[in-house]
Amino acid sequence: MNDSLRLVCEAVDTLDIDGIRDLVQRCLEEGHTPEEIIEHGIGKGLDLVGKKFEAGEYFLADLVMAGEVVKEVMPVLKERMNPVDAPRRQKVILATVEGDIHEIGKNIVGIILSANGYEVVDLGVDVSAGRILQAVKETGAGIVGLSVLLSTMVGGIRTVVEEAKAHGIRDRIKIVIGGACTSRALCEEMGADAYGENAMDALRIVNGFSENA
Ligand code: B12
Repeated sequence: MNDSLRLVCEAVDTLDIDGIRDLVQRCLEEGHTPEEIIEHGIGKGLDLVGKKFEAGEYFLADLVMAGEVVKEVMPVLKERMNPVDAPRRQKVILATVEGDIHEIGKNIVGIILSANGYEVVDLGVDVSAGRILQAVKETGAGIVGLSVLLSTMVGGIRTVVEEAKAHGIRDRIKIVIGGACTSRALCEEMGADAYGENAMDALRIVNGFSENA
């Protein structure tokens, strides 16, 4: 990995909230794209944080801090990604499922989609199926992106699928899932339409759905 990206990764891993801004700035000045910085710097750093948490080296407060370190640089990265005159495409609803409050991955997906012209309606974290379907009806969105990081909360995907059927709107929305504990197999099991491994994958999938809409 390139030196500057490695330093960003290390800053996340060591929870260096004071140093991360300058390091990200340096990467941008060297010509790295925000997507590269997110994937190879920030994402890798968060993986290391997760491993330390699993090993009992980091505690919950450290996870919270890791979230803050990432939030510190998200506005800069978002600014660099947002083409001002991108034509508005479809509306996409994003939410982290009920019981789960992880938001960094979802926010990154949101940034990439809005930078590519989608109108993202971000409902936040710990969102019930009822609220998601209400938002679908209110906004007319055709795509719903669900983020799940906690294995114990994956059932939230099925609840959205089932409630959409109960409301008679299952066939007019595409449900795409993502997040560290999801997979293609889980997508099939829960009755969702697609699984995205990362934010660029999310964009490819959503582009595909929009073209076929
Ligand atoms: C930061 C963090 C937290 C922070 C979150 C801060 C925030 N503002 O979001 C806080 C402190 C809140 C937290 C809390 C907890 N956490 Co936590 N957390 C993490 C950590 C370290 C990083 C998560 C992250 O942001 N990753 C970086 C992003 C960029 O990755 P991502 O979310 O996977 O997203 C990418 C893709 O998955 C995809 N994607 C994501 N969403 C979507 C959606 C769509 C539609 C698509 C297509 C793609 C997509 O694109 C993204 C960008 O490429 C992970 C470890 C890890 N490596 O995942 C643990 C981890 C997820 N947490 C874990 C646990 C256990 C907890 C707690 C239960 C701890 C506790 N004892 O209380 C609580 C749960 C609270 C709750 N009710 O949700 C476990 C989950 C284990 C499991 N499989 O169930 C993990 C894996 C740590 C571990 N190794 O044990 N956590």
